[in-house]
Amino acid sequence: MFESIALAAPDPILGLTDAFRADARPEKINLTIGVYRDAEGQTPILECVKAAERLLLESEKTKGYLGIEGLPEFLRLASDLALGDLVPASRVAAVQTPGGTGALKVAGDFLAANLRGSRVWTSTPTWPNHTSVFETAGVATESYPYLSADRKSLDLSGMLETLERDGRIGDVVCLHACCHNPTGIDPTRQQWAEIAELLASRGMLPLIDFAYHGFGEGLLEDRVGIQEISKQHQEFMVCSSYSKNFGLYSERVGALLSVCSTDQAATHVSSRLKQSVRSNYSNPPRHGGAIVATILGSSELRSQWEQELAAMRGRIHEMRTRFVEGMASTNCGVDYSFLLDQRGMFSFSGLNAMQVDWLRSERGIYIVGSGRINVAGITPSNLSILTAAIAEATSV
Ligand code: PLP
Ligand code: TYF
Repeated sequence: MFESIALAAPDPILGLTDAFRADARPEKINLTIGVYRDAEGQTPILECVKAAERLLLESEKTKGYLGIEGLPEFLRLASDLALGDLVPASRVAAVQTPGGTGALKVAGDFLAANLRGSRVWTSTPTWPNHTSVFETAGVATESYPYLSADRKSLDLSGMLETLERDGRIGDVVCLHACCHNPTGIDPTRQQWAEIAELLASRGMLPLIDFAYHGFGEGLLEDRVGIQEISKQHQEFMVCSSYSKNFGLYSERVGALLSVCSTDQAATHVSSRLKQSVRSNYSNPPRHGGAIVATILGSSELRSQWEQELAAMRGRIHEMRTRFVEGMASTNCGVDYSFLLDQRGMFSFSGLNAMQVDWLRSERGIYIVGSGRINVAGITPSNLSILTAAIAEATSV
């Protein structure tokens, strides 16, 4: 039976990590997968996480199953972090999920089962797993333009015109709350207000992917999109991930927050989300959620976390600035200053597929095919090798 099964295509991002590992060149540089790295190129465990784990080691009394929806304290604090007082807690149906991906999958299942015929609109470009997750859940996907023709800014009018012309009442629009993956280009507050207005006027549901909370400008600032959406929408969904901002990648911590228009709707939606959880993984893993709840529930650990998060954000910002300066000093003739408007871990460098291939084969520099660079992979010690190689790649 199995011998006739064809090989699946590798994940376009994770596949590159395997190729990087297999590369024997000592000076190789990995700017592919979106994982934070410090100045030494490491992805360390945050101090606040270590402290929370020490507390948990002493205080946890059971490894018994959690409820289907997860740890109540985690859910309360996760809602508060993402939504603050923008909506009353009684109108939020929340489930703890294995990472942001788990939140997206539970959302996809919920849409497939309960909003039949709704399609999910994703940006072009977007994180490639968006389409896979929704399609696997049985939801059709459509795409809206996001990038201007010169690939340097947001094509707001293209986005709004497409959604207005081709979107249907009941369709869902997937938006990146901040630090858009892969472009690093986010709407301004005014643009968010326009997006919120168009979606409200067309009866479309915002589904906000919040995978980089705190990596853009700050915890409050990065909520600007959710704030503007909440002014014009009684109903929307948020998929939060704690992989990046708590460095808890492998612990798989996320939350799906469904904002409903009434308390009763929230109760019903919650029962449907739990239905999806039950048939997917029964109930979420405890440890990562317990870590996040311990940190957010302690004023001391929370402020330590905010400092550590600010340090990650600051390092990325500094590397982006130094990269732009470094490219300018190569006199390569390309102005990279547009990267300074981008936010978060990723930058769309403008490098084309041929240049990306050349960098990988000739210099051991790994970049996603779209030209997306993980800025957090740049360090003071690899910066000059990188800028020289890119200058060369763009001149051949
Ligand atoms: N959404 C976006 C835009 C992402 O970049 C990621 C990255 O991994 C995720 C969701 C999924 O996050 P997680 O690793 O928590 O599943
Ligand atoms: O875009 C990224 O690099 C991150 C990590 O299937 C990631 O979001 C990449 C691919 C994937 C899962 C996570």
